[in-house]
Amino acid sequence: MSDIRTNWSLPEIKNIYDTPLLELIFNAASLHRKYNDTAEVQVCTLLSIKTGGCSEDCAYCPQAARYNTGVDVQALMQKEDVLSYAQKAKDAGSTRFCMGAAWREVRDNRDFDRVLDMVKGVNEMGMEVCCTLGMLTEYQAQKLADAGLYAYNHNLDTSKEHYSEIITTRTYNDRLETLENVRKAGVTVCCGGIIGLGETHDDRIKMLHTLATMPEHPESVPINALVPIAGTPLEHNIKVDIWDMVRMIATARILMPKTMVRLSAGRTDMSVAEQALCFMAGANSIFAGDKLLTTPNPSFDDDNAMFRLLGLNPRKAFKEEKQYLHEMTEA
Ligand code: SAM
Ligand code: DTB
Ligand code: SF4
Repeated sequence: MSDIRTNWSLPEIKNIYDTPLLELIFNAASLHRKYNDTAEVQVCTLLSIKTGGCSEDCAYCPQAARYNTGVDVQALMQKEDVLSYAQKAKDAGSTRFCMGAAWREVRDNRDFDRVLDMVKGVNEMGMEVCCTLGMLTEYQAQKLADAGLYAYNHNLDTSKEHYSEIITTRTYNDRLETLENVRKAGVTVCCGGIIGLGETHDDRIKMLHTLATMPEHPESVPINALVPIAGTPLEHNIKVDIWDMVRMIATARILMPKTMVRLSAGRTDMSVAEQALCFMAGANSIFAGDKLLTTPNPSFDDDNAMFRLLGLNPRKAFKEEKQYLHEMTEA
């Protein structure tokens, strides 16, 4: 049977997820080696281009207007400031740049036109451009694609069953619809979730099932550990166990062998040894820069030191296309 499958059953996934840990890591590492360059990690820098004041009630989020989290509301940034931040990220070795906005959805207004301009600018700098702006229509996704957008991040966060415990202001189907619109526009999909929201192991398995049985696997799957934020309903949730993170990453790697599995939020609380286990289990991407959107993240310098220690290298931009073009000219 092929390793790349979109017909996984829930019991199959449960079986993988429940594999004894060292066996699971070994299996994931073997598939990772078969399909990817294990010395390579994609480095993606995040920037919050519009911060706070969001109308949604996502129980984990520091940017929801309804919780007192101390995050300052900031209007959409100026293009020049965004581009100069992107240049700094590029100089520090990032090849992907992701702009995040605390919006429920994109509206067809001047702010969207300004974001399209930012996308054009970052694309012209030779970086892979990603955005995470909330829900999108097919038309908006197409406009982003025309501006040069490479990837769109839109997370499922948890299982369909657990979703309404975490967010009530939109539905799981709303999320899936946006993801379809992104696909239709030919933009690559970045979609994952968070662990530590109070979900069960079965919820995690179900979320992975939804991701791995999409008609095409998302090109990237971020696995976030909840960063508990004072003022949100989840502020007292217990810290995610590193072994849960490793189990989640390894299972994602086995289900979606070619996908970039991103070790996302939560790295400031992990040692280098713990992060090394995640890379061993198949993670091949991180968010870099001393801030995620609003919360701290390890510095470029710390990450470069970790890369040197572990023998990892940043992945080049647009690698898939370059490989494709190379294969076409060879043929
Ligand atoms: N507003 C848009 C949306 O919700 O799609 C884009 C920005 S939103 C902040 C992007 C993602 O960040 C969320 O889907 C969630 O997975 C992640 N996130 C937000 N707060 C987090 C936290 N405290 N810990 C871990 N991940 C978090
Ligand atoms: C994703 O899965 N994680 C990133 C990115 N996609 C947009 C965001 C993490 C946010 C953590 C909380 C914060 O910094 O505000
Ligand atoms: Fe708003 Fe996105 Fe935060 Fe939800 S996760 S409150 S939609 S910024």
